[in-house]
Amino acid sequence: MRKIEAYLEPGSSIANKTGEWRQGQKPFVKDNCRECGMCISYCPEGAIYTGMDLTRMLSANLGKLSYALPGGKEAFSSKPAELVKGKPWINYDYCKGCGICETETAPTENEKNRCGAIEMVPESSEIAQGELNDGYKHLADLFAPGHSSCAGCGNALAIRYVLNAVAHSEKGANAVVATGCSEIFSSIYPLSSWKIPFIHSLFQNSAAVASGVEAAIKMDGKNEKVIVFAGDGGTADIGFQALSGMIERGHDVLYIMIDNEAYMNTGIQRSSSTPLCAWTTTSETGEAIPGKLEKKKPLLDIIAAHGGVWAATASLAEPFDLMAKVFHFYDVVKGPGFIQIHAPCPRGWRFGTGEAIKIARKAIETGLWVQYLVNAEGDTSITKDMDPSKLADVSDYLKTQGRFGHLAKANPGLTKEIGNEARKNLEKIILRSSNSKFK
Ligand SMILES: Cc1ncc(C[n+]2csc(CCOP(=O)(O)OP(=O)(O)O)c2C)c(N)n1
Ligand code: SF4
Ligand code: SF4
Repeated sequence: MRKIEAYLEPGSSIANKTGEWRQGQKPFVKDNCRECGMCISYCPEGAIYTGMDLTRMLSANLGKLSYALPGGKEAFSSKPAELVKGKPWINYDYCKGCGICETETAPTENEKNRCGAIEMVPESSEIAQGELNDGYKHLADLFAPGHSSCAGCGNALAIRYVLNAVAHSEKGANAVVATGCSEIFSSIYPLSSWKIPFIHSLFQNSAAVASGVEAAIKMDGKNEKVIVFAGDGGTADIGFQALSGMIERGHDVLYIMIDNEAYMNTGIQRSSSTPLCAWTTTSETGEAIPGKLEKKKPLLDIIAAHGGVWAATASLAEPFDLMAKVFHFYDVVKGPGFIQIHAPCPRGWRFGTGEAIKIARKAIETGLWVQYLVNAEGDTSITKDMDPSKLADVSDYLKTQGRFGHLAKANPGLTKEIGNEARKNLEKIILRSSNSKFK
């Protein structure tokens, strides 16, 4: 029999210790910890372990969503929702010291109710290693730590959220992952972070590969489904025709576009999903050119225009909304589903490693990222209702990232134009949404 050379052991990345570059001395303030469990959801590495299970947290938080997913709540509520409580453990073999957990738990002017329990990662583990690794074995988390993303990577966090929602389903999952950062950092030979069957596809054909896998699953009569993970280059540009064909043929596949707004894996080149005026290595900034000259492609609406597809945007700043959409499109909906996740990239957007979620939140507050959903019949619902007359100033978002640094210095007019465009786009989506209060 032919030896399969490219087989990677599921979850074997756990053998890869990625915490050596960690910096920082301040302790975890255990007395401040309220056992809410949110810090485990923020870590892109899966390095924080509490014994709580994100999927259970999802069931417990579903009622807080401001919109209804038909069939979704019932499906969730059929699952047990008890949470195992416990103070978090940080596994320093995997913690890269990005600081996201600290940023997201530290009280701010607006959110004084945060715990402040994680000040910064301590130097040494507080728990015996053997015990921790046993804990990991039981984790429902289907994305193992030990992957090699940059510290604070939004892509890694997006994958963790998606797989945590999928872990809630009784359907087996198969991943088709297009070439790009997500595939590179999660499957460095001979290790794999994926605890589900995983196929690495080409940059341009992930939707075609997924269509074939779905057909094989149907032939075998298995209770399984396929999920594609691809970047914005692999989705909005080079993989677009395969994706369009997959939707038009009505394949039962969930397609996840991880939108970090450029071709990051090959060195930050612009894509059609890069926003107006952003610096990339192929949309330079200078006296003549203010970064990318073209607007971000309205991909969600282009996908929804196919008809017969559930399509939604999602954000790292809204983990339960994201996981609810994933679970719904995966477990309840039959036919194609498409989710475009806004995934800030510290390396390519030029910001500090602890800031990804904060920046994703600012994008929503300024109207630059709109949270909405279009169902298979073409009906739109807004999933985070925002008042267009009360949006935060777009410069609150732009100034957080070096890729827009040139705008503050040389082009205040362009900043205004970006703000106007964001407001008009939100107003358009609100107008067609059945559930917005701001029509
Ligand atoms: C046909 C083809 N062209 C170019 C490449 C080189 N390439 C590999 S990954 C990549 C960029 C991927 O960008 P994106 O899909 O946005 O994902 P990201 O890395 O940003 O997550 C490119 C250009 C390739 N693998 N195949
Ligand atoms: S510093 Fe970053 S990698 Fe370390 S535990 Fe916190 S979120 Fe995870
Ligand atoms: S370049 Fe960006 S998307 Fe790629 S691994 Fe680094 S932080 Fe993540």
